[in-house]
Amino acid sequence: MTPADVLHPLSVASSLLHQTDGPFTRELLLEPSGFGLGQLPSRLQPDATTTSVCGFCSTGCNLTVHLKDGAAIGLSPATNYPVNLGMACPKGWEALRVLDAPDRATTPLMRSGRGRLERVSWETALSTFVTRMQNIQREHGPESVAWLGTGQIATEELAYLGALAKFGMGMIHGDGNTRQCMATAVVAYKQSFGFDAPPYTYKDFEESDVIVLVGANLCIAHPILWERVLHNRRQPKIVVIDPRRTETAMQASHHLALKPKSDLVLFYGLARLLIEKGWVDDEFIAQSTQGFDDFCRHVAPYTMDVVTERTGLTAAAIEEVAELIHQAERSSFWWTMGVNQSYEGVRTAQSLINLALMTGNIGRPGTGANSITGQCNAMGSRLFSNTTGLLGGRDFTDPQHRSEVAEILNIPIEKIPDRNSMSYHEILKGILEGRIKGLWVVATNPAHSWINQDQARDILGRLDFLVVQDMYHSTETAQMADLVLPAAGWGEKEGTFINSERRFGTIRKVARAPGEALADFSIFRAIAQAWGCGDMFREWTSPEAVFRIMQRLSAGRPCDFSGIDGYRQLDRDGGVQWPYSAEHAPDEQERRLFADGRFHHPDGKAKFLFEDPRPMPEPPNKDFPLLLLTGRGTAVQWHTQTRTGKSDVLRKLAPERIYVEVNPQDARALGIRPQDQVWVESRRGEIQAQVFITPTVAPGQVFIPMHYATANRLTDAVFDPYSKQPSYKACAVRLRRVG
Ligand SMILES: Nc1nc2c(c(=O)[nH]1)N[C@H]1C(S)=C(S)[C@@H](COP(=O)(O)OP(=O)(O)OC[C@H]3O[C@@H](n4cnc5c(=O)[nH]c(N)nc54)[C@H](O)[C@@H]3O)O[C@H]1N2
Ligand SMILES: Nc1nc2c(c(=O)[nH]1)N[C@H]1C(S)=C(S)[C@@H](COP(=O)(O)OP(=O)(O)OC[C@H]3O[C@@H](n4cnc5c(=O)[nH]c(N)nc54)[C@H](O)[C@@H]3O)O[C@H]1N2
Ligand code: SF4
Ligand SMILES: [Mo]
Repeated sequence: MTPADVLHPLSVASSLLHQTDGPFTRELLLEPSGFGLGQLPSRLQPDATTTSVCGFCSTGCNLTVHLKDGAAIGLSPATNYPVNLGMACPKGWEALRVLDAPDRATTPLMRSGRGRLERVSWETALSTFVTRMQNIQREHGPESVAWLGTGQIATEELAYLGALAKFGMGMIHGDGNTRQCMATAVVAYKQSFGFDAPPYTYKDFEESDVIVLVGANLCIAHPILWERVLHNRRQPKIVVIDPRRTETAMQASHHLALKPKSDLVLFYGLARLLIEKGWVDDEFIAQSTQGFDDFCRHVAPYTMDVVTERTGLTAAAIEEVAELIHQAERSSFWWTMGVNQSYEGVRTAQSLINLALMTGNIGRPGTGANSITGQCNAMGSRLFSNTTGLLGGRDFTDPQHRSEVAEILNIPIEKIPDRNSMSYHEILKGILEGRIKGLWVVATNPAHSWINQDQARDILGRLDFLVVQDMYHSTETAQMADLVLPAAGWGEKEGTFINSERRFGTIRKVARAPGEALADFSIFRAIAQAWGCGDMFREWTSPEAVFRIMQRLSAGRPCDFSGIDGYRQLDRDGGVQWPYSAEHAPDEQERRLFADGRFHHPDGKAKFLFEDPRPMPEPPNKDFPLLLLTGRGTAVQWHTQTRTGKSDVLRKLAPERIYVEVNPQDARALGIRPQDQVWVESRRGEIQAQVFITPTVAPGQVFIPMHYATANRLTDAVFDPYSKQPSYKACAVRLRRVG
């Protein structure tokens, strides 16, 4: 490297990409840990096996990857990993297949004068990225560019992106798809416990007497967690609370098919019943909680009459659940998107937390108020994406937190924003109002997955500069981009994920990324150089180096994992759950939080939090008489199907085209027969779908899976006021036959 290169950041970046021989060897990006592309890591035996945590859902199954000449030729579920115990779902089994697809982004692409995405070199891509983003910032201020990230890249990559964007590039606003998914649980835990701390370990599924699953369809969305439920030898009662008779509800001992969005009333009613009967844990309440008396007053009006009327459930069904919880030594309360994706999600999640607290069902085996996470690394993004919270579960608004981070990273404190980022929909609003002009989208597909899609696409279309960094150039969002940065995917890079039970596990590079695609980590490094802030990241040389930086950032925090001996220990010990501090390195492989009854608020107590239910923003009426629920359709389809759609096996196992599930009673009334094509219309848009008549949806409701491109043309952009999470699961629609 010449002195001139050092002075010119762009040429430093391109020299990173062009080091030694050949036009594009990327040797420097390879580095010993093999996080870049080109060669496979030399430390792997050419014909042997290695392991990698699955890159789809948050269960975090471990897969044994079989290698020939150092490259993956197949995989099987790891048998000795505490999470999956030799099991994997079809997505895991097919994880390698989806890497090999004709629409992989293999070079950077830039929108040409003719409006087409055309291939360009990495040098052009990087210089365009930097010039255009910096020009926008110069003209409109640092806040005029923002990013949308993900819970689907390695923790080290998330930390790099967040630190680079905010500390290096001067952005204030960044959010990610975790907002669509986990924001509610984050806020609920933070307010109730003082830290975003899902308390459980998967073993709790096996050790419960009563398992309450709320808005969680494990059989489809977390099949291996359902397998863990089946390992329970205590003959548990399984109570599924879901308006639909889901695959999971069919397997359960009890199904409460409540009216959509009546959960809060139900759980306040249940709390009232438990209090009335004296079925509460007075000692735990006194020692470990605050606010119980106010809570008692709050739930008093939720009498059985009110609750049965609002939920549509019978008194007997509700009383039976209270009885089950009372009689059980160990009850656990689990929730997923049926709770989080709501205009009152935070309070609903807290109504479950309250039930666990008041019955002393926390901190013991088989108990807990347990939010099940969605994406493979949503938990990593919650701690390290530097979006909603400052690195390590800190607050941007706390001067003490900012100075800790400045010191650990050895950066000037002024580089750390002292205010919170806008949330996802506020960023979109910022674009609409012309305050945000440049957007960098990494590993998420908002043009498909965001709520009220026509509006979302219209807004994304207004940007001066849209950059999409993805494995595939064909995603709905990449197709709108001005610049596409080709990314390596799971299996083509290294790092760690954190699963739902707080377990760190490693992912491995076992395949070459196609063409010139690079690991996100390497792209962030190249952008840091090109931007001119590479020096700030001189220690961030490899994923494992960043893991060590994150360990320092975690020290003394509730999520402390400073005691882990690098990736080596993660591989040796079957992953490691946080906390795992240098001072108290525990021995057990499966651990839960709060065994000592102390929470993270300064007084050590958990809070009872509650509020009156809100009206549903868009209830069905005469014109739009049906309520639309959306969610996961099958165990083989992943979100917007950019990945799972590339496997022949997975594709054969799922319906090819969008369908709508309709109750037989409604179908009869509308004169609709099985397989008919219908128009489904909401106030925002109209889509065509094939009818699937089934009693699993209640009369007056319909269900459409989120995996097809048009589903979100119908949904209504309303949000929880605290978590700003979209309410994907309640809007009014009507149906009519095509033709
Ligand atoms: N196969 C597959 N697995 C996945 C995913 C995938 O795309 N495909 N995605 C992953 C991700 S990111 C996530 S977040 C999880 C999501 O996992 P889940 O949350 O289990 O999946 P969903 O189908 O979105 O929603 C769960 C249930 O909420 C119910 N529901 C709707 N409204 C209400 C309500 O008002 N009250 C109650 N109690 N329930 C309601 C729906 O009927 C649905 O059955 O799955 C993860 N796993
Ligand atoms: N109607 C409705 N809408 C929903 C939901 C619902 O229940 N109903 N659920 C919501 C939820 S919970 C979620 S989590 C969101 C998910 O929404 P998205 O995040 O938009 O969905 P994905 O299809 O997972 O998009 C991930 C993108 O990242 C790319 N990718 C994968 N791995 C990598 C990588 O390593 N690097 C890079 N750079 N790119 C990569 C994939 O190709 C894909 O384009 O959808 C939300 N939308
Ligand atoms: S359950 Fe989730 S983590 Fe396990 S193999 Fe399936 S997708 Fe992967
Ligand atoms: Mo999610």
